[in-house]
Amino acid sequence: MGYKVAVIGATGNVGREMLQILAERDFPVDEVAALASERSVGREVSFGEDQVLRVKDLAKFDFTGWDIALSSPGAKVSAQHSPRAAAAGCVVIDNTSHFRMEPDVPLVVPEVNPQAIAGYRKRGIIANPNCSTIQMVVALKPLHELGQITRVVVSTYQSVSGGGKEAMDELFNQTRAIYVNDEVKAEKFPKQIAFNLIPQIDSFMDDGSTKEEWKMVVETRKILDPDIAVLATCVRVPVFVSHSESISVEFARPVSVEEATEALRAAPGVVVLDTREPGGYPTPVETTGEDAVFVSRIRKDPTVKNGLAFWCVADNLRKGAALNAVQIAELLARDYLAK
Ligand code: 11C
Repeated sequence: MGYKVAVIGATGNVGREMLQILAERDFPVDEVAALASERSVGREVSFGEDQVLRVKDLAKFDFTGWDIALSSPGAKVSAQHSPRAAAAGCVVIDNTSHFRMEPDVPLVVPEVNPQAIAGYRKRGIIANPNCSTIQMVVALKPLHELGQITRVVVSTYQSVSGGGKEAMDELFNQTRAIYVNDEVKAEKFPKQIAFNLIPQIDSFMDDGSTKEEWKMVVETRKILDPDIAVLATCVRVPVFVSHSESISVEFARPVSVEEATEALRAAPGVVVLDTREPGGYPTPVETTGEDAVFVSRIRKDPTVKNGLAFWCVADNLRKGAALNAVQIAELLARDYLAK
């Protein structure tokens, strides 16, 4: 016997990936519903290689009798419909920023804090972290166990797919416009993204940081350790899929490059590819479509007492969003909702 699973936001970048990954990983489903806003009703979305689902209206959908919802619409839509689904007894794994920092909603990365899933009982909602946080904490976890991380400084190089399909179209259209000497229109992004980069993701906060940077700080503390200090600079780059991060960590104890490399190699969800020769490191293009968090360029940071620096790349739509949500669903089904 399997589960009745609803995917909310099924026509978006992450929703389509959720359907793909559920099928790929043979998640035990009895029935799958693809839900979206009224304007997408009737559209068809793929479920795995050979099934097609017709999109239903989220606003009219009755979640009674449904076991799990994987939700990735906008934060406002989630704010309205995730509690409605949870109230009907359907456990929601919510990919938006809306519930993440609420104290009675667990924020989960299965390789890092799977035990937190148990907290779903309070609200019936589990939050999926922001993509740039997920890949970072997967890599930080084994290092924290090794030498107790006290401080992290991270700069991100985030692909346009994090901004949705329209953002991907904007990069494509601007690139084309530049080649054919046409007008370059910036609508989704605050400046031209083609052949450029933008040191702003999401809106500005009062202290001069952006909301994306704030998410990396507070989410890392909630998932990994509230005592870790984090400074983040988040940058949008003209890459379609996969986020990259330059990460510097400071430890309470000395940690050698060899020890760190060994711990990262043994860590679940991490692949170390670090040959210290031209091209001996992963780039976004090569990690797109992959499940792992890729780590390379591991080296000492000689500017602090116990410091290491490394490069980290992952597919933001898979491990950064849909895959992480499906992995949570797998643990939820195995450990809490066994049929
Ligand atoms: C981006 N990280 O790359 C964002 C997308 O809080 O789930 C995901 C936003 C979020 O634009």
